[in-house]
Amino acid sequence: MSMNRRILMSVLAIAMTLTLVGGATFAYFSDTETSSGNTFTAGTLDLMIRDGGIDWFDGIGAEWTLSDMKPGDIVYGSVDFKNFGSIYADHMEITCFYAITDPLGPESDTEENTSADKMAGEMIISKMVYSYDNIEVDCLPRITDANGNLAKDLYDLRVGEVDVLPLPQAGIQLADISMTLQFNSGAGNDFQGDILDTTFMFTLNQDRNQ
Ligand SMILES: [Ca+2]
Ligand SMILES: [Ca+2]
Ligand SMILES: [Ca+2]
Ligand SMILES: [Ca+2]
Repeated sequence: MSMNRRILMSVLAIAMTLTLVGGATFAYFSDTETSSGNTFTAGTLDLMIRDGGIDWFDGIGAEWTLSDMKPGDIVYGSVDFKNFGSIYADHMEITCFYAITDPLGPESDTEENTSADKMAGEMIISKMVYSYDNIEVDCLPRITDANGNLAKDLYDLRVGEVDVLPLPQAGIQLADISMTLQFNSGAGNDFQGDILDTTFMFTLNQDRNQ
């Protein structure tokens, strides 16, 4: 065979092969199923509280109040907590904030414009016990004496919250706090007629790192 004829034969052979492959049609069966309705809904944490009644609320009014208080006066109160959300909270956190009203006068008030932090430092937390699952946690050792007055008080609670208070991790998440406050028996005339308006904050946290 001449070289040209040999090349022509090869080209024909390749062409025939391509024709055979290209001309062959195969059918494959298949069957597909789907998983539908995959929605992603965020869960909820919903803390509600109450102060001895049956009904739960998103926030309650005053639980600890002293009027016409004098040095040494005491008030006790307790609040229940329940998580009405759809997911478990890891822990509770308790802190407070406040504002002072120091009306002009009376003349027996030896300091006008007394600071809120100063008066909060005279509101001694003499007892603070957190309970859940019949376990009691004494919160006082967990409050730092930030103002150095050798007592745990509302100022200390404001600047250093009580954190990582455990909650039941099965069933209903219930807990409660009972707290006794005392107007420092050593508080002087600087506070006559002054009013400290305090709000306690109770926070449910989802994660250990919060
Ligand atoms: Ca709530
Ligand atoms: Ca005053
Ligand atoms: Ca203190
Ligand atoms: Ca004052």
